[in-house]
Amino acid sequence: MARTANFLGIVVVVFGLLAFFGSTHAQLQLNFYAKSCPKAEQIVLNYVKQHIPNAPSLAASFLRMHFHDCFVRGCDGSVLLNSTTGEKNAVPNRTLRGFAFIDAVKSLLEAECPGIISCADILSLVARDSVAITGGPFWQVPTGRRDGVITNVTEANNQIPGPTNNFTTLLTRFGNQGLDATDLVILSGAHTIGISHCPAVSPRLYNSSGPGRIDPTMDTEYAENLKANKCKTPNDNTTRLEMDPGSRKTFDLSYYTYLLKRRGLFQSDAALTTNSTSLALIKQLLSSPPQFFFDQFAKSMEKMGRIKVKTGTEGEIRKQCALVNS
Ligand code: HEM
Ligand SMILES: *[C@@H]1O[C@H](CO)[C@@H](O)[C@H](O)[C@H]1NC(C)=O
Ligand SMILES: *[C@@H]1O[C@H](CO)[C@@H](O)[C@H](O)[C@H]1NC(C)=O
Ligand SMILES: *[C@@H]1O[C@H](CO)[C@@H](O)[C@H](O)[C@H]1NC(C)=O
Ligand SMILES: *[C@@H]1O[C@H](CO)[C@@H](O)[C@H](O)[C@H]1NC(C)=O
Ligand SMILES: *[C@@H]1O[C@H](CO)[C@@H](O)[C@H](O)[C@H]1NC(C)=O
Ligand SMILES: *[C@@H]1O[C@H](CO)[C@@H](O)[C@H](O)[C@H]1NC(C)=O
Ligand SMILES: CC(=O)N[C@H]1CO[C@H](CO)[C@@H](O)[C@@H]1O
Repeated sequence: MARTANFLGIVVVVFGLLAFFGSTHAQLQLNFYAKSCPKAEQIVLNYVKQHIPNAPSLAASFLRMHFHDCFVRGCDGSVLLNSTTGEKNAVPNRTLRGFAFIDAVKSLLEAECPGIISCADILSLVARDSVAITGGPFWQVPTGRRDGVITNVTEANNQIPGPTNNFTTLLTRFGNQGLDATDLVILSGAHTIGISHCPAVSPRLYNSSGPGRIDPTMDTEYAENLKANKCKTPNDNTTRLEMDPGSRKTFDLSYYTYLLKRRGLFQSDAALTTNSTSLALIKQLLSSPPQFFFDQFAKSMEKMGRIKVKTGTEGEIRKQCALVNS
């Protein structure tokens, strides 16, 4: 017994030291591949410039995919793995699009420098570049992330915030990733672009506590309109709708304007107005030039992109983004 305990003690100490040195010595850095694959970031950008203009709606999907990746076991490309028990199967993942695009970028990079560029970095770069070239903010993407080997649908469901979460739950889920209330408000601003599907909002329209079973925190006229024109039945799971109606292709402040009009689409959007600190930040964003939002967004994205990253000798560099190396 004593011997086992000693052995376990040593294992714990050794792993603790490895984790300590791993985390202090290996860090993300700008242009990490400058020596090992100097053209890598340009290849990604060129591919994005060539293909995103034909499918600009993918920019939103990549931004969301990057977010989902980072919230489960860190930004380690785990969301990209094919596995029947993987993150791709999680409820919030079912509407992610663009996996083939990431695989195509990976193939180009493997042809240029085999086994060098991680899928986690590819996703981070593609998300940044596709948002930037469609008129959104630009943020720095230091690289050197390594790929994880585990993808777990249960973890994805528990850790990725959901559209029915209240402010406390959102703050907890962001807090678990080292992100704070400011990051929550700012990053939710990503809902200025992209689309959603009825299941994320239907409970507010059909199964809530207000008159007509509509969520009393939602503008009634807006809710009635959604029921008449978009989510016409409680179980519709295919109709798409905008989080930022009329401006879903433009990265702007109108998402926040809607929040103050009680027209945030999800309960999680509306929840941002229920906390006084968070509400004050929304008002500050709306009374500042758009550049303030862009700057804040860049800051929070850089923070998000560092969540629990694997560096140095942790993880692996996958050969294919959908598969763990054999
Ligand atoms: C605060 C907690 C959040 C919740 C509860 C949430 C929830 C959702 C839901 C339910 C959808 C619609 C999915 C669908 O029905 O197809 C969505 C879409 C989207 N989310 Fe979030 N989200 C959150 C934060 C974020 C963050 C931090 C980002 C990125 C920085 C983000 C980026 C997006 C984008 C870009 C879309 C549109 C995707 C597309 O067009 O394919 N979201 N989100
Ligand atoms: C991963 O799954 C997708 C969708 O099911 C499929 O198109 C793709 O070929 C798979 N990739 C690999 C490497 O198995
Ligand atoms: C996934 O994560 C959950 C919760 O942490 C854990 O209970 C479960 O065993 C994991 N599943 C797999 C296949 O590792
Ligand atoms: C928020 O949601 C959680 C989980 O559903 C619940 O336990 C909590 O009471 C809610 N908090 C508030 C302030 O409504
Ligand atoms: C509002 O959010 C702040 C974090 O910015 C938190 O410290 C505070 O407890 C929240 N207030 C309520 C009433 O939830
Ligand atoms: C409506 O809400 C109740 C309790 O909140 C839940 O049990 C039920 O499954 C919901 N029904 C639908 C159609 O969402
Ligand atoms: C939508 O609902 C249908 C019928 O209930 C179901 O067969 C299908 O798998 C659902 N689709 C999604 C994307 O959840
Ligand atoms: C893109 C992707 O892999 N989507 C999967 C999400 O989960 C559903 C349901 O389990 C799968 O059918 C999809 O293939």
